[in-house]
Amino acid sequence: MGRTITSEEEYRPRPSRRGSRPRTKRRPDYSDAVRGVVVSVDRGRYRVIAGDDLASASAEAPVVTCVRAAHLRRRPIVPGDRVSMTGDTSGDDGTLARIVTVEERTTVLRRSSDDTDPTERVVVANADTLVVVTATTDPEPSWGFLDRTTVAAFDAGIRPLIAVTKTDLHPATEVRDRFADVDVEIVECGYDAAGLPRTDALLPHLTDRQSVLLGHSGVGKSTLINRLVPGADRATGEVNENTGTGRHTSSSTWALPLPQGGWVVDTPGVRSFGLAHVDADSVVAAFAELTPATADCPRGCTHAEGAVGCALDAWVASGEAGPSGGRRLRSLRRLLGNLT
Ligand SMILES: Nc1nc2c(ncn2[C@@H]2O[C@H](COP(=O)(O)OP(=O)(O)O)[C@@H](O)[C@H]2O)c(=O)[nH]1
Ligand SMILES: [Mg+2]
Ligand SMILES: [Zn+2]
Repeated sequence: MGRTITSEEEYRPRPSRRGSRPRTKRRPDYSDAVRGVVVSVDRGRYRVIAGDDLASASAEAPVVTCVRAAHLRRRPIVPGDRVSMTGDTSGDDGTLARIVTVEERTTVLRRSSDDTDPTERVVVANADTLVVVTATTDPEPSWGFLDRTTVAAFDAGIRPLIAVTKTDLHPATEVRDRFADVDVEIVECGYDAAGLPRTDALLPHLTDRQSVLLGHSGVGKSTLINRLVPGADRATGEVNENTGTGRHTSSSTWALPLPQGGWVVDTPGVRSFGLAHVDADSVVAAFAELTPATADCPRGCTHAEGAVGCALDAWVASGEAGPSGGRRLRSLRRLLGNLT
């Protein structure tokens, strides 16, 4: 279940003071506008692929460089956003189009700078799958990061998935053990004998979906994308994520169409993933069979382990949450433990 988008995210026209504008002012007509999907954002320039969605965009579809119309200047526009553009949408060198509308989003993945600073950044729009990428070693898994990104996914109504890389160097046992209690699928993507990342377990989860890859720098996101999307040409290896120096597209978020259908978003290494914006009830909402019971919780219940009067314990004990209720409640509480 998706969370409704809060006010500061959504563009709202300034309330016009009564009588301050002539009533005859005509609204612009965007019926000729070309629809597209934002694939990257870089200092006020948006790259947009024309088409209703990336999956149906042909390999030759032009990437149109856009600015946004003045009336959208407070509106965050991020990769995955569905927009419409006017002006020169040929994508030819030196041309510039203008984004004039942004469609309502189905999901919004966001992070706070840290847990005490609720300044939010929208990472990607309209994703339905979050692939948290972790290496078994080099770099070592960051357990806090895995937990927190999983919580953010549930909060946003996005299905989380953990992709484990570098299993050729070290087994995935510890990652599996750590997540044995949490309802998150784990797939292994280490190099095969030919030195290429294995994508057979991952691909079925991405096909016809809109996925975003998140993970620390160096875990192998771009390596995976290059394997999944022939010609993606994402820079891998020694890229300085701080200064953005290094090779071309490495420092920016980029959405790419998958040949099998769907699209996948590569992100630069994200070090912190604050959860100041997440509220417990929206995480609970991802556990549909447990949600009805919370109606009997005291107001403001955190639903955490030992929360006084929390109705979830009795609900699970009654069997109404189903045979896996106990395991699901442990999973939920482990995630909620990240919010305190
Ligand atoms: N042995 C091994 N090396 C990998 C694997 N995946 C990625 N690498 C290497 O790890 C380094 C970082 O990969 P990169 O894709 O740039 O990571 P990103 O920062 O997450 O995009 C590169 O040198 C890759 O060749 C893997 O599964 N096994
Ligand atoms: Mg990368
Ligand atoms: Zn409760």
